[in-house]
Amino acid sequence: KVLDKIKRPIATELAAFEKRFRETMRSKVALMDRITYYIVKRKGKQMRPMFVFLSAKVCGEINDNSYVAASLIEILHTASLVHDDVVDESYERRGFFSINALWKNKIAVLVGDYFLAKGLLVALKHKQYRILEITSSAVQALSEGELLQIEKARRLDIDESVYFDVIRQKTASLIAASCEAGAASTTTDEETLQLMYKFGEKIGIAFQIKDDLFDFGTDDVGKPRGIDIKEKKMTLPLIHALNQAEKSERRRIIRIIKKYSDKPEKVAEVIRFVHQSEGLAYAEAAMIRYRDEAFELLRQMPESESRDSLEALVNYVVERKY
Ligand code: 2DE
Ligand code: MG
Ligand code: MG
Ligand code: MG
Ligand code: MG
Repeated sequence: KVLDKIKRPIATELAAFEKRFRETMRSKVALMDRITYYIVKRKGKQMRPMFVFLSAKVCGEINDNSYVAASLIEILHTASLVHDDVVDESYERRGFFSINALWKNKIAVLVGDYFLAKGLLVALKHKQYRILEITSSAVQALSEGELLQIEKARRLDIDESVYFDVIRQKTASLIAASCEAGAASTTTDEETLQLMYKFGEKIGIAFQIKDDLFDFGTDDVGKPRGIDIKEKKMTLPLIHALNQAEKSERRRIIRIIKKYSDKPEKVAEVIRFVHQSEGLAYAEAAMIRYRDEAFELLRQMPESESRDSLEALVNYVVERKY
């Protein structure tokens, strides 16, 4: 319901986009086509296309290039999730089996590669070099962020600034690119493009903090929970909890993560430790701070129905239940 209201200024565009998106993804190879069909049928909340179109409309008139931007972003996002579930050894996505769960890693890797190439070709075909540059930079950041995350997980780093570096790269960069690429389809004003990038980056950080909070939750969000600790991912609630804990307690928890993160009952103990700390409230407060910084940036754009929607979408990011 909330999302329907947010979509109102771009409802026709989103519907047209969905149809085009499926067409773009077609493959002559039957297995590839079957898998892309599986993915398209289980599409997510389409938040990135929403960011693209709303950002486009806040900065000008939606046109063909806005569709190119939305397609490219959604394709790359999909590629990143398919690969992410391989990297994270995660078997559930959007409430269904992940691609690696159904078809194994080999195939998931190739499907992700195919999507990546498809996306780049869409932009090339329409000679949208600026959009291509914005999104390719984001993919570079995604991969670097993922690698940084692995490196930090190995050392069980509990430095907050490292956490923010990781999420800025692995998540915020693509949402920032969504906003900038949308804007780039309707304006060439560099100052506006930069502002929209920054705006998207703030939301992206809030978005990932929310995602990391879900991992400690008890609600069904369509993907496994407790998986971050299993993967030794040090997220903000845990980092804060550890930094606030007595030295001996910190040592004990870190030892559990280091040695027993494959044991569900041990993961549960770490989750309990976080729940008994200020960690969740602390992460929540940080998320709200980023949301407010995003609002502040957005208010530098002229008032419009689509700006209101974009603002509502930001609120949705921090209030969503899955
Ligand atoms: C979400 O993190 C971040 C995903 C970025 C993945 C990027 C990769 C580089 P999470 P969830 C793997 C490859 C990019 C390409 C091919 C475009 O917390 O909780 O793991 O949704 O997300 O699993
Ligand atoms: Mg993951
Ligand atoms: Mg991941
Ligand atoms: Mg996540
Ligand atoms: Mg997660």
